[in-house]
Amino acid sequence: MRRRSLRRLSVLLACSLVLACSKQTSVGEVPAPRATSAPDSTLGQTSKKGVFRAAITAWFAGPRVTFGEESLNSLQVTLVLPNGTKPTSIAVREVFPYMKIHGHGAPGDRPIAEAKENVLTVSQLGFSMSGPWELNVRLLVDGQEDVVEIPVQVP
Ligand SMILES: [Cu+2]
Repeated sequence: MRRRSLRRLSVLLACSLVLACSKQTSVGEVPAPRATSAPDSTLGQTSKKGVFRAAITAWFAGPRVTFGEESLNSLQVTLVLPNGTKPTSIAVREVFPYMKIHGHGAPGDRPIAEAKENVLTVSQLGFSMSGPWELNVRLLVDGQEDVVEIPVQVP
């Protein structure tokens, strides 16, 4: 399963590169990711135990309701410590979408999350309906495990 996921990520990355390279010639078909804000102490949501803060700082695809592989979402989450500085180490424990108001997730959803410095890239993320969702991100940040719920409004 993990190997397949990695292969899918490679395909996704390859596609992203192709898209990035072809963007200059296409006429705005692929929206550029929204600007990434610099790490700061007011960024996004605080995790449950106050270990880190996190916000979605770019959407590469979505947010949108998923009807098949081609409509899966991908995004970037930026993390900082409560004082606004970058953590030294991040390990991903679990990333999943949940719709609290209805008490359900996205069936069959297996998002992939990879951390590089203080930025998490999440791909293969599904939303099974429109409305208010929470992206649950459980991480080990500088050796401390904590979870954050990042609100996502799916149109
Ligand atoms: Cu729902």
